[in-house]
Amino acid sequence: MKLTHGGRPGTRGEGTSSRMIKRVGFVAALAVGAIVMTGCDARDVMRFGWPEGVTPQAKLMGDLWTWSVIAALVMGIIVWALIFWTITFHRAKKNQDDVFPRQTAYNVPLELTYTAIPFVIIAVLFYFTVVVQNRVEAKTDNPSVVVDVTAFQWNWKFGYREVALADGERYNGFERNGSPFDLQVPQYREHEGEKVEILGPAGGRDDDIRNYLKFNQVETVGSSSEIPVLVLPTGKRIEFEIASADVIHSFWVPEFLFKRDVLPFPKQNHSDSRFQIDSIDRAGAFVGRCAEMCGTYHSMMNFEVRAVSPEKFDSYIQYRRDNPSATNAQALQDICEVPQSVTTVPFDTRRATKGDTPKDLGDANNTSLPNCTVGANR
Ligand SMILES: [Cu+2]
Repeated sequence: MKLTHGGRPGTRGEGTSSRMIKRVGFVAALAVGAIVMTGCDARDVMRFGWPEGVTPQAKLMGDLWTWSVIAALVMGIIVWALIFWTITFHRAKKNQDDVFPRQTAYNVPLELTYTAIPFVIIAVLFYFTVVVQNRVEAKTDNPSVVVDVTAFQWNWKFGYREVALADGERYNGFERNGSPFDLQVPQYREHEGEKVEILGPAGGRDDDIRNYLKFNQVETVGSSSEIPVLVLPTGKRIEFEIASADVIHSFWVPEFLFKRDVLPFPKQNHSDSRFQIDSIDRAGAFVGRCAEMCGTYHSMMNFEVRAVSPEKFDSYIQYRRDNPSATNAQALQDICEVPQSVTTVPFDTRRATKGDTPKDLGDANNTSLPNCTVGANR
């Protein structure tokens, strides 16, 4: 082994510390270079991995996240600097390995300082979190659209309960409360010469108390062959009321930067099943997912929010009211929108494609069909 500085191996001294500083500088330059060379623009970088929000609430949450990460990075840099300063300049001196360094325990001003500073940091983070949270959870009385969301293993049902239309009409699409099980025909068996009902799911006992589930005249239901596309207007206040028909799911649209658990029996479970967004700020397709592990096909429980202009949206609702037997795809086609989801594909139950998803689904930022007039074929 070649010895530098003429010392013994592991000699600590000037040469080692300057070499270490150079090494740290090199690593830092590599990290900065890697970020620069990915070609992201500054705003992408400043979101620190979060998607770009499309609602005013999402933008607030995005800003909170950005500033929280910056605060954490500032703290991190201070801590890293202190660590490197200590291990570089405060190493045991040559031939003094057995000398105990100066002790600074029980320094009351110092201990008060490093108790107070974290408390201030937590207080500041808490303040801004509460401000944003209050804004995200705020609800007003007259949202333009109220959507009933029903999650079930393993898909989604969306129904339009209320829609404020451009002509001033407030469409009420509420149909009934009730259980999906009460559509079942009771079945009986013979027992000691008597007819005994075979009880349905959950022993047949909870049919009557599932009345928190809502059914609407216009509904979009997902299946193994079709991703449910929830059509919504841009620029309007929208309320979602979420409920589960079975286990706990979670409603998540990454570009809303928001998710909320979808519970069965929301009232009994003390869960706030309503939330609102001020608006969706641009047209386009945004993927939605279940974000709560809910069983075997949880990962396939996807949907799509399709934000369209208010004119197209009114036209869509009109078409679906006038054509109750038409599919959602036909209604989308009628308003000159790509008729199927462009952000995700249904799970292939036959596994014919071995899980490969087609690469080119369409353009999520432009879902309008070319050379098409809304409602032309009515
Ligand atoms: Cu789920």
